[in-house]
Amino acid sequence: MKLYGSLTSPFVRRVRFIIKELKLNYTLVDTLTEAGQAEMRTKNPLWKVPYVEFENGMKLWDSHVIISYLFENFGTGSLRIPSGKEKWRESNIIHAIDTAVESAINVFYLKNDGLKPEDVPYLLKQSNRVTSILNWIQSELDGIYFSKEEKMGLSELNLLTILDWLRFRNAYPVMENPLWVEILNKHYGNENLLSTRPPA
Ligand SMILES: N[C@@H](CCC(=O)N[C@@H](CS)C(=O)NCC(=O)O)C(=O)O
Repeated sequence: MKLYGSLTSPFVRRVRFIIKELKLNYTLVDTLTEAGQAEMRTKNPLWKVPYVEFENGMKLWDSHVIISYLFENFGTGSLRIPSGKEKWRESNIIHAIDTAVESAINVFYLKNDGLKPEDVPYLLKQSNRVTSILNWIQSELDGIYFSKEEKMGLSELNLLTILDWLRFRNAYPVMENPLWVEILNKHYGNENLLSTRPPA
């Protein structure tokens, strides 16, 4: 498959992790390059990554959709897949993490463009939303996992990728919270997480 994305994006990292977990192959079109970004924009009207083209002609955008397609076609590897009530709980957790990362990315880029959250009420709200969500996430965790099974699932993967992105971009004081530090350190025992880290 051909994966359009960057090595820094937390959304793309989820897909890169799952591809590795399922022992599949891919070629990356790096959308941080001018040529890669231009090519992606001719193919994907959302202008967002990840975007994937499969050998069978299937073309998909959005990390959730791409991962669902991979699971349906290639299995779920060693991931924890919740069922029943836990499935809906995981769905809430994942949606909360997505909302936090989207808000944090907005704040990051708008700050880069010179805006200050204190001067723009909606930007301040976006910033405070990240804190609200991370506080709630903390209350949902049981140690470094969301489940007593103590096994990596999509909720843990998504949390890890956002924490690492926030740390990497200095977008949130992640390293000031011992729980986030513990999660980052302990999950790096997982080879596929280690090898998909954003570049230093
Ligand atoms: N819901 C999408 C979000 C994708 C997304 O926001 N990707 C970011 C990369 S970190 C992007 O391409 N942003 C480009 C932009 O906002 O212009 C997913 O899960 O894939």
